[in-house]
Amino acid sequence: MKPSQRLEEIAAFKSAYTKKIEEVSGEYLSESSVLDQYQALAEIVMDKTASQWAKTRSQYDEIPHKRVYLFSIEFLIGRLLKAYVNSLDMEYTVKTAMAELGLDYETILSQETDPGLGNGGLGRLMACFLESSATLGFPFHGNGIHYKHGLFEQKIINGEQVEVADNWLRHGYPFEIRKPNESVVVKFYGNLHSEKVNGVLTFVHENYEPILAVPYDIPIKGYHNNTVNSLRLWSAEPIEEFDLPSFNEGQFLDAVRHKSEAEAITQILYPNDNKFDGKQLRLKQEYFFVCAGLKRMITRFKRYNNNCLDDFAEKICIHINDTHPALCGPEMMRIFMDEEGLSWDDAWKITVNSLTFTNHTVLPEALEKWPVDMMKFLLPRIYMIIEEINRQFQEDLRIKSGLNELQISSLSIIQDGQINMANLAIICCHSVNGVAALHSKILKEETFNGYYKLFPERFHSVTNGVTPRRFLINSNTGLRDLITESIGTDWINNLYALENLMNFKNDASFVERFNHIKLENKIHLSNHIKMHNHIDVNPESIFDIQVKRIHEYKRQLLNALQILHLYNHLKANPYLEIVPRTFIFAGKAAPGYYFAKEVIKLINAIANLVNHDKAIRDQIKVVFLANFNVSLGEIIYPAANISEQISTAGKEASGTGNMKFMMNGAVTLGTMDGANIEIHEAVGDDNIITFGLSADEVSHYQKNGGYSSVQIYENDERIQKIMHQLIDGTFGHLASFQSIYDSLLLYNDTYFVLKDFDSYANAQDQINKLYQDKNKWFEMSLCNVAYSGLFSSDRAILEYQKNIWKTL
Ligand code: NBG
Repeated sequence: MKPSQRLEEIAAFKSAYTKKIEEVSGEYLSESSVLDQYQALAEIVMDKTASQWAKTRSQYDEIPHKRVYLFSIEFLIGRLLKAYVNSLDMEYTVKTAMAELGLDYETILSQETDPGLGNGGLGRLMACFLESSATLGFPFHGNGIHYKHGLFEQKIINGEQVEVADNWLRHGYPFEIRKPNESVVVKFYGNLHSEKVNGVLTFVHENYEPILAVPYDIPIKGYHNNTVNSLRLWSAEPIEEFDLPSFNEGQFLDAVRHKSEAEAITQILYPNDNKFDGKQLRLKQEYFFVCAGLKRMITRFKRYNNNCLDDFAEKICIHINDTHPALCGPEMMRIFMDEEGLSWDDAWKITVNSLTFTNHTVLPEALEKWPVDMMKFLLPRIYMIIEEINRQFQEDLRIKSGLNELQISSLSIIQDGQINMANLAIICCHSVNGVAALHSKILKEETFNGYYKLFPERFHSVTNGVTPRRFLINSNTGLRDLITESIGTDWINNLYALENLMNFKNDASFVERFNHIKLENKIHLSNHIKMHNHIDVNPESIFDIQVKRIHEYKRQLLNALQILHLYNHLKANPYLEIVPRTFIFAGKAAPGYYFAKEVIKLINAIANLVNHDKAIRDQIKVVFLANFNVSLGEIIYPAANISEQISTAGKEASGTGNMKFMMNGAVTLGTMDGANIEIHEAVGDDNIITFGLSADEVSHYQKNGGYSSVQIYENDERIQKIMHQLIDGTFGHLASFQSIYDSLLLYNDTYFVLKDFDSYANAQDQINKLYQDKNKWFEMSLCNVAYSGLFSSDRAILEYQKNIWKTL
C-alpha cells in the first residue's frame, strides 16, 4: 500500500471510530470510558467480519465442497478482538489511529474478557483448528455449548487456590449473534410406545420434557483472506418463559422452576480435565448440543439437496472431539429413522460413513462410562438405539470374526451396567485417531487393541498443532518482525519456511536482536509478575516455566521437589554460584481434586521459603501466577527459556503447550512422552533435554511390579531430606504435606516422581551448564523456532483433510 493510501485509511478509520463511540455510548470520545472504546472497536471489526461472513456462506453454497462439522464440548477461543484486527490486516491502521487519538490500544484490548469455554488443551486445540481451517479457506464449523459460566477464575489466597465464578457475559459479548429463529427443541425423559405407521413400526416419544436450544454464532475469521467460518454455541432455554397455568394458580415457584431447570443445562462448564464426572447434568449437556447441532445441520442439508439424504456422507463429515459428543452416532440413527423414514441399514451406512472420532486421553479415569439406568431414564429412545447397535455389532462378530464369547463381550458397548462411550464412538465412526505418534501407538496396542485387530484400517494418527497466528505472530511481535525482515512473509502460511532462519545463525546482528527480543519479553513478564505477585524477578535469569492444568500425571510435584532440593543445595553451599533461575508455574486444579490443590499449596509454600531467604542471594525465585488462561499464556510463552514437559511417560496424549513454547524459542526439558517425541525428532538431540523412564519402562513396571519408591528413598539422601521437609514444619507449623508424603512413600508413587528424580535433577544441572555458553544457548533456542514448522495446526488440518475427512 502507498503511504498516501495508508494516511487516508487511518484518517477514515479515525472518523468512523469517533462516530461509532458516539453511537455505542452517546458520549463524545473525550467523555467515553475505556469499555465504550472497546465496544466501539469491537463493533467496527464485527461489521467488517460479518460482511465477509455472508459472502463466505454464499461462496460455499455456490461451489459445493465437502464440509466438516466439529462437535466439541469445549472451545477455548481466547480473546478475539486483536485476532480479528490482525486477520483483517488492520493492525497498523488501528494502532496508529489509536495513538493519534491519544488512546491506549493495549488497555482497550484488555477490556475483553477471556471466554473460558474450555478446561485446557482439548478445548484450545479445537480453537486452533477453527482458526487454521478458516485461514486455509476450508469449510469447517464448530458446534458446542454456550456456557453461561466458563471455567472458574482462580485466585491464590494464603498460598491456596480459591475459585470464583466466571461471569464472562457480564458486559455482553460483542462477537456473537443470537439466532432465535434457528432454535431446536431437545427432548429429555418420557416414555416410548410403538405403532405401525403405513405398515412401518415406528417409535413415538411421549411425556418428554422439551428444552429449547438457541444458537449463538461466532465468526471465525481466516488470516488475511476473505473466509469466515462459524462457531455455533447452543444455549438452553425454557420453551415458554413462564408456565402460565401454574402461575395463574399462584404457584410462583413452580412457574420459575421449569425456567431454571432448563437453563441449568448450559449454566456451567464442568471444571474437569482428564477426569470423567458422571453427573446426569453432564449427560444432558452432551445430548443437548449433539441433538441441536445435528438437527440444524441435517435440516440445512436437505434444503440444499432436494430433500434427499443419499449423498450425505459424500458431502458432510461430522467430527467427534473425544467421547463427549459420541451420542452423535445414535442420534443420527434416530433422526434418519424416526424423522426421515430411512431403514436401519440405510441410516447406519450414512452414519458410519460420515462420522470420525479423535481420542485425547488414555487415562482410565478420564474415559466416559454412563450408567445404563441413567441413559435409559434420560434418553429412552437413544438408549434403545445404543442397545440395538450393540446387539447387531456382536451378532456380526459371532458370524464373521471367529472371536469367542468372552472376547466378544470385552468389545461390548454395554458392560457391567455401563455404556462405554469410547466403544460406542469406535463402532459408529469410520476413523479413529490419536493426537501424537506414541499416543496413537498406545491406542492401537493397548487401549483399543481389540478394535484395532478388527478394524485396522480405521486407526490413524495426527499429531496436534497450534496456530502460529495467535501464539507467535500476534503475541510475540518482536520475534515476528525479526523473522519477516529476515526471511520474508511466506512463513505465515507455511511454517516450515522458518527453517530458513538457520541461515542467520552466524549473523551477529540477527543474534543480538534475537536475544534482545527474548529479554524484552522476559521484562514484560517480569512486570506482570511484579504487578500481580509483588515479586521482583531478574529478567537475566533463566525463565524456567511449567504452565498447564495441575494434575498428578503432569508432575508439577517433580518440578517443585527439585526446586526444594536446589534450595537445600544452595543453603549447604553458601558460596556456590549458579545461573540465576526463575521458576514460574501457572495452572488451575479441578475444584474437587484435593491432591492437585495440595501441589499448588506446596509450590506457594516453597516460593515463600525461597523468595524470602537472604542466604539464597536471589539466585532462585519461585512464582505461581494465578488464573492461567489463553491471554496469560500469550504473555508467558514468548518469555520462556525452558519449557517444562515432564509428564510420566505414556500419560500425556500430546501436549500443545510444548509446541507454543517451542515456537517462541524455549528449549524443552521433557520426558519422552506425547509430542515431545516429535519435538525431539524435529530439533535433534542437541536442542532438547530429555530424561526419565520411557513409556515402555513405565508400562512394564505397571504390569509386572518391581518399582519400590521406598528403596529409592533409602538410597538417596537428597530425597530423604526433601521428604522430611514435607512434614517436619519447614513450611511453618500449620503447613504439612502429609498426603503428598504418603502418596510418594506409602502408596508407592503411582506417577514415578521419585524414580525420575535423579535423572531430572541431572538434566537441570545440564541446563545450568548449557546456559552459560551464550552462543550455544542461542543456537538451541533458534533451532526450536526454526524447526517448529511441523507443529502448526495448518499442517494438522491438512492431514485431517487428506487422511481422515477425505476432503482433499
Ligand atoms: C488432552 C490431552 C493433551 C492433548 C489435548 C489435545 C484431554 C482429555 N486430553 O495431551 O491430555 O494435547 O487433549 O489433544 O483433555
